[in-house]
Amino acid sequence: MLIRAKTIPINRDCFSLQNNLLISAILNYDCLMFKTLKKKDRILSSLAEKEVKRQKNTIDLIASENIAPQGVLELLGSELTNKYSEGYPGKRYYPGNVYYDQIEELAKKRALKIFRLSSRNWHVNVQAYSGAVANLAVYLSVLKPGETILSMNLTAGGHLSHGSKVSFTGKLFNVVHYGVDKNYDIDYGELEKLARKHKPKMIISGASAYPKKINFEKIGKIAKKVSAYHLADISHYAGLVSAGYYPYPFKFSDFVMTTTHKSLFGPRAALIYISKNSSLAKKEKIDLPLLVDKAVFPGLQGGPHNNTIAAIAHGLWLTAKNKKYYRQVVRNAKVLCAEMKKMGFVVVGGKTESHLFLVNVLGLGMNGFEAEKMLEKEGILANRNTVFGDISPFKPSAIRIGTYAVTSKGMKEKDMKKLAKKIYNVLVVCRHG
Ligand code: DSN
Repeated sequence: MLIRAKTIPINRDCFSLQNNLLISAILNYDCLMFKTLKKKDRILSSLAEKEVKRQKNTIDLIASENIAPQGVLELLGSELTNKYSEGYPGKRYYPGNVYYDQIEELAKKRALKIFRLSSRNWHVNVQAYSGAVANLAVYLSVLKPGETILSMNLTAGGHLSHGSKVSFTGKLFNVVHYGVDKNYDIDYGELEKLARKHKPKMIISGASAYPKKINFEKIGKIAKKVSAYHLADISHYAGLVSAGYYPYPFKFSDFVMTTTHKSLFGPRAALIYISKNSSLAKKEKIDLPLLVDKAVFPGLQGGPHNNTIAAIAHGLWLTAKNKKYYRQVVRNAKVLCAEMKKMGFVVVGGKTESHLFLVNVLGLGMNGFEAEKMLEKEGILANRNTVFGDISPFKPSAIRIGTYAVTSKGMKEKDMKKLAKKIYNVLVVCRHG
């Protein structure tokens, strides 16, 4: 599996990558400068400034990260953080929420709009502090402790909050995992067999390191056959779904969850969509929207972060206006993936159908952790990742590469070609000479 080093132009000056790293794209990124903080709390302002500089001067290929737009930063850092408003619009436990009510309603309206959903058929909760809490709220709305969840194996690309043993979701519930086949497609046959055997109360589709398109229809149908609820966690793909570049899960799901910071131009938070037409909920005579709202508050959280909810609303407005961005994200991922393949890198599953792909680096004589560190030294961030079957998350076989953040910095196909060469220089040329 040793990588070929033949026709690639060699740049042995591995330590000056930043000098020719697409500077125009990088500088095209505004930031807050901590003016007041600088005068009052120098130690902290200096650290914060260093972090912003680090972000500006780094090529961020971490598939779950993106760059919050200026309007989002303004809302997050505003007086909207000052107030308590436990409860939901029109039903708060504190006075003075007339504008928060309107902001939350606006966020909900925009959350439905980006997926072309009607409030007749879908309810949306915009208060969850993060994706992990949002998933837990969904589980607690319909599952009792000890009941069974069927979800994707973590090493195949699943997520900690989908019932990993180290997460409370894995301690509270009985969790069974499906994996991927030799082509790195979800093993839908195995999924169905496991569903029939274990009769889960919930099946989760969605992943944090799965490069291909997920067949939500197939998984939704399997869930129906075994009378399980279907939760689609589209945290990684939401923006692509809204713009039509990734399969649409809503027709086949009882719940859809997404974080807002990866692909929806938002702050760090989450949205939970709940179907009002779930046949299973009707059979069980339960009110899913009410149960999820209650699980979020007062079940798991206290007062909503209103500055964050306002920032979500703005991110969703940007999502609706920026369909071309998502086309570029997918194009960039495809070009970077294809270029790296041409250079001899081993792309897990052979391709990408989304914003991300995995590169198995074992053939280069290193593990994913070592590759991550080498790239970081050169100002390129791509995190280590397991490949299905890996034993240790600390020495996994791969690195994960995603294109949301670099696309937000204005990079295009030609930049991806340069980037592929730089990665090659760092991982192959400088290592093997
Ligand atoms: N940590 C995120 C990811 O990398 O996918 C998800 O929580």
